[in-house]
Amino acid sequence: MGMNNSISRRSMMLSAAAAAAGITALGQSTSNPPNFIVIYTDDQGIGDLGCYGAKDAKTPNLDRLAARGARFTQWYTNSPVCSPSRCALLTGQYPWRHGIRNFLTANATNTIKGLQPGARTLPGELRKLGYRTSIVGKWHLGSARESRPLAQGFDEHFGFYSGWSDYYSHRYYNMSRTSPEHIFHDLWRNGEEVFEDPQYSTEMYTREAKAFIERQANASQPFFLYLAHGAPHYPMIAPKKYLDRFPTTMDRERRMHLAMIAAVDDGIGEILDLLKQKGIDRDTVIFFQSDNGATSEARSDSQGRPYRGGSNAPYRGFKGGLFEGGIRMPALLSYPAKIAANTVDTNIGQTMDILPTFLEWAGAKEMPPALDGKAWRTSPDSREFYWEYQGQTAIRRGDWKLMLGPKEGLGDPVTAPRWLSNLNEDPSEKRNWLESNSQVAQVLEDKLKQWSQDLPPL
Ligand SMILES: [Ca+2]
Repeated sequence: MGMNNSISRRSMMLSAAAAAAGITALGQSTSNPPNFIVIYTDDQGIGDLGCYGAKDAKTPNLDRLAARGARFTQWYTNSPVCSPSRCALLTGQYPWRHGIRNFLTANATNTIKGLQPGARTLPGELRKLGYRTSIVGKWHLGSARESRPLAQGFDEHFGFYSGWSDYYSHRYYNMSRTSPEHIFHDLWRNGEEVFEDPQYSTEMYTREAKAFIERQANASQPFFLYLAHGAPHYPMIAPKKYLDRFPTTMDRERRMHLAMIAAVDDGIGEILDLLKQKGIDRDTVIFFQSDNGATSEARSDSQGRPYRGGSNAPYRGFKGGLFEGGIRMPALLSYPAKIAANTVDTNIGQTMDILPTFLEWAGAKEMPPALDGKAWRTSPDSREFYWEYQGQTAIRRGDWKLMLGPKEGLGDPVTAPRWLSNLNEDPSEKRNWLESNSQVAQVLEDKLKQWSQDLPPL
């Protein structure tokens, strides 16, 4: 009895150590290859989740997802706005390589070019390995035929092509323009336009994601599901059911923002339950990330003021800026067969690392060429990380981040021509460390300029 206990404890420790090293322990049966689910949210700040310390948010299922595996404290998106962030996720490269450096526009004729024909995408590569691939929700990587999901590696698609969609009418509309061209219906299933009776789209996407999992759970084929919620992006609206979870005394914008996230959170809970019920929980990898930080755009505010409904606390800045608030993301990676529960991962990572990580776990024999991302490891990473957005550039190495021409958020003026942050001493970037650390800044600036040489002109 005692011996059995000590053996089982020892083997548990071995598996934990092996799991930490990203390898499978001897005798541990993991069915290979695993299923993959990516859950993306839109404009959700790191201060909008309970598991990142938000006291007012209600995210029990995101918190449960965090406990299921690793919660990152230094995970970055590759861009502070929608389209390039999604491009990095699906290609494993810096998004400028695909010419997607800003959010894509929308038109009623659906001729916006995005991902290029022949791009080596995560779903496309997984499909070569025998996976069934599906995207539910927001695409925003091009509405032209050759850029759409079915042309970019997905077997199935349900959702919208543009950057946002009304939560009940499923129409895209651009408040800054009045032409009918900028108000149009945008809901599709496998390339065919579909009309749904008014239904809150977050719940609709949960329904579709669950239906796909149901269909695939008993199939011999593994699956990849990319669930890209439109929430909590503008236009801000949530059913009463979710609003009622928050006190009426709460700030109106914050209450609506958190209610929209509560709807996403309920859906995540339903998906986690379904995986357990189908007996595929252990062999399903789930990655969660927001595409960029919470926004300060006036169009999100019910009265047109600078929006403060979302929170990037404790970080500075918003969507569209390269301060940490725009790019440091809530990010959760779980794989019960390989990653220990309740792991807090303090290593630096970026969205583009997901493609090589997933392909490695799927047993790919070769990676697409010219990847910028690297497969996830538990050991610290000595890489430099780079960003560029609308004239702003940044490099992070170790504790230091140098930015050239950073802005606080979308449409804001440049804060300073050069800004050096020490993210260990001053994670909220209150101070510019440039003068006291000019040599550090110079080394980083040289590297950043070298990297920027490859960038095509804006
Ligand atoms: Ca976004």
